[in-house]
Amino acid sequence: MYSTSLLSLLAVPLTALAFPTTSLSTRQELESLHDKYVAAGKQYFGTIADEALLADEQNVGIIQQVFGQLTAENSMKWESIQPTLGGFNFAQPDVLVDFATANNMLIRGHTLIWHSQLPQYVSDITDAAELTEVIETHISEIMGRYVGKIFQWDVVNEIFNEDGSFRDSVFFNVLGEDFVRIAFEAAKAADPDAKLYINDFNLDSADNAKVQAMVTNVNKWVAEGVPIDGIGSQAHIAAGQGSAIPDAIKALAAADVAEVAITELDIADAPAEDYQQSVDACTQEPKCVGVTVWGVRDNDSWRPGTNPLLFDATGQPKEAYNTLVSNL
Ligand code: 9MR
Repeated sequence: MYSTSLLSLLAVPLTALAFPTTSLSTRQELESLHDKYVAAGKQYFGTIADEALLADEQNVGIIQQVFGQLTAENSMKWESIQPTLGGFNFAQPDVLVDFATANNMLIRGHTLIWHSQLPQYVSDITDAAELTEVIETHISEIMGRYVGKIFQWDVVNEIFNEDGSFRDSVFFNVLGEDFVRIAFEAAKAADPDAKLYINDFNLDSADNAKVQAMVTNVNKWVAEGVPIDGIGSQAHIAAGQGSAIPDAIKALAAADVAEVAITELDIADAPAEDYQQSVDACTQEPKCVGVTVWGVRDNDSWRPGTNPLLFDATGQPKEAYNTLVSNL
């Protein structure tokens, strides 16, 4: 991923030693999807983690060999990171940031403004000025702590309904769509160099109303000066949907943004063809900077029983992984 000199190896911070290490003789040798994707001109191929997954020796071994970017699965969500007003809990996200930094991995921050996993004290706010201040403080505290360390942030997540209208949330209900401007401006002020994303699911077919709404609204906000850098397509899909992803990514990339990314890819039953088509969608789109899969091993997936990931419950690589390795 990065040029590795002896010097840089010696410079690995001591925090790296706090994580489980697997002796090279006992662990399986895996090819790096990240290295291959960088060689293909992209920025990263990544996955998710958090403290528990980073205490799992097998999982860590796979992450270190295969991936070059980490997204915090849950530890940066509002209910985890600011469970009470002004009571910030950085212990868990620090674990992820320290691990990724020690391992030369890029970090996506996920997610600042989301209707879900939101403490009641936020949902209870009815005053626009108060909510604005709470949003601005949330964003400046979190992004400020990790300034320069997190290269992309999901600033707003899942703000549209399937028909393209705005989702009901305390943010929309109290501030109207202005909450988007407020959030992005706060993010820009907190870390001017981070790439700021609007992220959503069901952006998996160019025909979806949500895709049209995303492009139309993002173009309008960008024209108004809202500092949006990228659109993230989560891509939690079913078998057979992979063939529609290239056109969907192209449609999103046609918006007035500098970049797009596939941010949470997982596919029920993990058909190799659908994985290949989904990754190809990013490979072929010049604005697409990278792909993140939403988990490493099937048993750690948020979609239990659907086996949607690249590694099985025992940590063995599946056909989809082998296919990507061969074709990237
Ligand atoms: O994978 C996450 C799971 O562990 C959590 O219980 C769930 C609720 O916070 O969120 C899952 O991740 C979601 C992501 O943050 C946003 N897009 C949908 C993902 C899957 O639900």
